[in-house]
Amino acid sequence: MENDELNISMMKLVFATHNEHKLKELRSKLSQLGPDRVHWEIFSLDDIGCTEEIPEPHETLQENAMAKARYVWERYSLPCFADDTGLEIDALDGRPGVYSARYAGEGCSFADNVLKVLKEMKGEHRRSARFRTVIALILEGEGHYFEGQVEGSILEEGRGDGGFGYDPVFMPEGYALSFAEMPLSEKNRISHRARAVEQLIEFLAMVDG
Ligand code: ITT
Repeated sequence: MENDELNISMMKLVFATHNEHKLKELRSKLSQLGPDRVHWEIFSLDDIGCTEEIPEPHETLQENAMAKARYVWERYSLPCFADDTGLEIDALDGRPGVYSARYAGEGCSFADNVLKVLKEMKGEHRRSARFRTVIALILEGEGHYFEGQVEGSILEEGRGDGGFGYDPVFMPEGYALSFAEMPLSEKNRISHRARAVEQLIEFLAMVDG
């Protein structure tokens, strides 16, 4: 889509992700926040015709998030942001961390990753972990970062069929449900991504006036 084909009544922002679950969570979070706080229209990579895999070659969430946002900014000149997320398990020295997407190997599924984590955590008493999201935003060529995290623990086996990724094995602190057992609206109140998105929206409201 060309810039001038975009409707100009609202500011446009591209979410540089190929992960449809992230996009769904973001849209749901924005509607939870309501139109008073959200004056931005979100475009997906499909909406702008970007189908290529975007490389994530770095060893930190910050650098990978910025690499994804920069990729879109450099090719499409549209304001955009990207999220890089990792599950950090204390007993595994922070793994899978920045390698969360391909923890069980190139081309692996969410289920493969979950199985690998369950196997590595078998018999382990120390179950503490956290999800951490870094959002990198490029607005008028300038980079900005926002971060969110949620503490919790790794279950002994997967529970629930909602959510995505490691959600079936992650139980946030203070809850008796895994992320995959909660309605999305609840995950979106407390999650790593929701917290990072709240900061992003606060920042955008500030620059928006
Ligand atoms: P994009 O890079 O296109 O955004 P991705 O799936 O590759 O999509 P990441 O590089 O951030 O995203 O990879 C993080 C992986 O961590 C992701 O593939 C999931 O397996 C997992 N993950 C991310 N957010 C999660 C969440 O909210 N709940 C459970 N698992 C999550």
